[in-house]
Amino acid sequence: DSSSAGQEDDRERRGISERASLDKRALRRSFLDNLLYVQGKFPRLATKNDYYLALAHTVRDRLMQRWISTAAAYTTQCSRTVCYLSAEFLMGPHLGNNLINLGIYDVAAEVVGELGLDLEDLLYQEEEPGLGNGGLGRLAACFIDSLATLEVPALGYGIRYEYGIFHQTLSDGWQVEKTDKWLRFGNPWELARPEWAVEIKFGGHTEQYTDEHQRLRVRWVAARIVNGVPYDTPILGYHVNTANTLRLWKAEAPESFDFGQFNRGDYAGAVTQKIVSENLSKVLYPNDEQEAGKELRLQQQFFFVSCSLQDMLRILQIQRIPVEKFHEKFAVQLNDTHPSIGVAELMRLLVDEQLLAWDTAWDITCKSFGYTNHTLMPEALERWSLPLFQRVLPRHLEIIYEINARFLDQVRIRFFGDEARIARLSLIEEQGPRYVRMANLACVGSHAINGVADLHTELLKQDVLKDFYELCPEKFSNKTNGVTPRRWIVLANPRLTSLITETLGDGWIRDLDLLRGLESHIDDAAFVQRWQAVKRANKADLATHIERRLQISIDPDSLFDVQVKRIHEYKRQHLAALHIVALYCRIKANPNIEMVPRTFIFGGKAAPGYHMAKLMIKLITAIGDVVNFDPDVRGRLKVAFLPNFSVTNGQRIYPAADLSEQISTAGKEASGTGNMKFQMNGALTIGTMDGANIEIMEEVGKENFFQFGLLTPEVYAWQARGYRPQECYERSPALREVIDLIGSGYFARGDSSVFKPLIDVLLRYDPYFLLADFDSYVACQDEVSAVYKDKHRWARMAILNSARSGKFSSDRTIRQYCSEIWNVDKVPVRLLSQEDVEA
Ligand code: GL2
Repeated sequence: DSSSAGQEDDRERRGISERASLDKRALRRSFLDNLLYVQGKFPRLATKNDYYLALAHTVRDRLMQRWISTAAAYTTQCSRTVCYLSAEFLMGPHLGNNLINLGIYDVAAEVVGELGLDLEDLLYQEEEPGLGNGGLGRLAACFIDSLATLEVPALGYGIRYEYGIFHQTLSDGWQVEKTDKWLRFGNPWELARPEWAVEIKFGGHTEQYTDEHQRLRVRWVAARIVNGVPYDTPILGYHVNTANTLRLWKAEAPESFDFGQFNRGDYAGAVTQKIVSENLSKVLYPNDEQEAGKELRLQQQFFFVSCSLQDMLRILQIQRIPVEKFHEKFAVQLNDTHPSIGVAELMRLLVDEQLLAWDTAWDITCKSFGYTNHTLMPEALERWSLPLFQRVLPRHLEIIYEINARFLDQVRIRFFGDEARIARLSLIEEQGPRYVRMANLACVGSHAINGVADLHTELLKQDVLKDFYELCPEKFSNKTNGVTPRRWIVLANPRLTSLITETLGDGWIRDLDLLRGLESHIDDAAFVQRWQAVKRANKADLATHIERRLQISIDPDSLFDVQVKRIHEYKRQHLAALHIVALYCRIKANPNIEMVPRTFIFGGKAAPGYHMAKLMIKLITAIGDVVNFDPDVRGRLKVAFLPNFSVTNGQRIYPAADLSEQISTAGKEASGTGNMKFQMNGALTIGTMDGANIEIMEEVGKENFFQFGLLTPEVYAWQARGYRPQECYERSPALREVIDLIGSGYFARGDSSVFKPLIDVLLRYDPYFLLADFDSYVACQDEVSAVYKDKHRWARMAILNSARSGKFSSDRTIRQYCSEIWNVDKVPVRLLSQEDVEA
């Protein structure tokens, strides 16, 4: 009956609080012990970083049992495993996320609070591992979070870059890059596993020989060998025992000295070899969607892919699984073409080293790999010049020729006489200088090919990968991206998390579709008011942060209009800049004009060699330097460029946004994932019909989304017709005024040369259709301002945006990959006791 159920509840609750206090005492003990025994400090001498490390070790200790239990479960059950191969993992700081996933965030806050410390302060001590450029690397991080939370056996494989993405500072409004020394103070989250190091070959030549069965075989005689040493980081799921592994490879020289050289007296020459080897995992290439064709980059790709495939073969051996069953044990996903050399390397390992027949090996290879394409931008399609490729990977070139010959034989039969098609499908580009085409290799060697949003997948099929689609339509599918709500809501936005959990319970954290439950509270005035209070408090926090960083005052009641992402012409940060100038012109023409006060917040890095992107940053900061201090503006416009956008900074920014800028030219942004982080945190989107924006609008409804701009087919039509941006300029007086003001040097102390390259490109070519979309964008922004004046209406729209963001949880994405591409099931992990472990 109900009264005994009540008592039960009560006992249960008391039980929990007793356990919590026990946990709390144990946590405090272990925290202070780690300060003493790991950091070697007593409290009076300890720095904030000592306290951070002590807490990190305390959490790590609690992860270990789960990690060991997970490894034991997978090993004994020989579970089918996802291997996610990615040149980038943009993880963000681990401590806060691990506290949340372990369910001890609040207890930890109390423990450190009682010692006079602030948990958030300690969390900010962690140098984030910035081992990625942007969306693609962050997606890999969200995916391994979801895999662990869904209890799916998975390994993330990548490179342990010693220097991650550069640290961005601004000097006179221009980007300046500083090296990212993230390992400087040590990394408590990784364990080196030198016992599992592997050897990686480079260069040299190949030789034919006959084996003992008189079969003709090939051996690769390398010029150089580098050791790959794995560093493992546990990836804990949310409130589960599963702790999967992120395995990142560090390059080391096989011998620290070349003793031959050393003995001859060439000390420097002996050490050189070591330096050359270790250069391999030294630095992340900071180009986002820009292929540079650098030899070291190809070496990095081959290095981590060969390490990882050899590691998989080692795992097969431990579990006594025959190599012929490689594809039954592993589903290997290629995160873009960066790891696509894996197709040729697995063939080499199976044919040359495991001595399998070519056809058997090819069957295993195709069944193992899946390929995700992440971009339509032609400049991102990886190609390697043939001489370079031959120099670094001579055996792989032979293998690629063989794959190509067999592949094109089939194509010739299917498409009799269609030589143009054969040339397009070939793994080798033959017109002009010859190249190896990595996307073609990935397509041929994979059983599944996917895009990352509906529109993107359609465009792949119609355009970039059209020939492959016509050849094998059954390989293609869409997997719309998602992001993890654990980091992007629970960790980043504790106020919103409390409000939602008090309203709906906490089930939404594992099942984001439950956020739909918020819709029924939309007419509850008290709820709406609390919602507004949460956003207001988050905005006040960010305002304080900006004021401290940039010494400009920010009004938390102004509309926070935010664009954070890599700086790229196709993402059109300069379109947002034109809009700011348009508003500024209105004020200058009529200083008393009524205007909704806005704070424009920008963040993002430009590739160091991408001059136009760097000029876009300068344009934004230069506009800010005028607008922020012009007395006529009276604080109605503020422009803040927050330097060094990163996961850490994103966590402060998304929760404080009112308006999410997703304004790429239609047909250019494969998906976008920042758009989803904003939506979850209750920002409204102003966006083009590009990437996943389209699906966001489908979910929230047209009436809760600010859409503008050309559609993809319109962009194509304008292109075909011959687009003349000059005509847009002449037709629109507002646009003309803006362009002329920037062109005059008004934002550059009268120096008209500074922004000339940018203005010239817009007026002559405008490859991303800014001028074509300008009027539509400004009109849409006026609509945004009008709606914002009605605070209640805005809040309702924001609530509906969050409530309808369930689709964009990476849990949904990963479930689809698991069932439609990888064919893997979850393997729940039983926590082993101390005795189990020792037995
Ligand atoms: C990207 C796309 O540009 C972006 O739209 C997408 O969301 C992510 C993840 O799929 O991938 N492709 C790419 O090369 N980078 C991306 O961010 N760097």
